[in-house]
Amino acid sequence: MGRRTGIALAFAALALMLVASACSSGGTGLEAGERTVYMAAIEPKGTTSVDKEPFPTAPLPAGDGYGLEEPDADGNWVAETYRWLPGEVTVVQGDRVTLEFFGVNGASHPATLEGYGIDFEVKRGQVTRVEFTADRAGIFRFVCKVHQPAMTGTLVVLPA
Ligand SMILES: [Cu+2]
Repeated sequence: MGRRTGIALAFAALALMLVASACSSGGTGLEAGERTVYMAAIEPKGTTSVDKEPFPTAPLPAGDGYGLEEPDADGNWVAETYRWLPGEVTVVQGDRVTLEFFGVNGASHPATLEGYGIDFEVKRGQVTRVEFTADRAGIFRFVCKVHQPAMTGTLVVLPA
């Protein structure tokens, strides 16, 4: 047997072993465990001036999730929005989850995690930990009650 053939056979055997071990575990292969996700309440802003871009006149959706600051004396204006960062969190059913929020922008974000019935508040400069067992699979929203519609995130709980 040539050296190349030997190496190729070794790789084929390794691949078979990997496939066999993946199949033997059954289910989705996702193991529940401890999961901590570090999150922030943020407010990205974009600034320009009326000599480059006209100030928008189209109405924005109701709520404080989107905002515009009208042109100042120099013609500078600002577009801004409130967000959860990250906006989507994925866990596995059965996970013991900690969402650790830090408030960067905005004084207060009173919020709720729908489907799990958890209310919480994120304040600027403070850490808020939301701890729960993800016992229900599905897609759930976490919603700031002030900055709508934009400050809405998604929790995906993958079935075990
Ligand atoms: Cu908010």
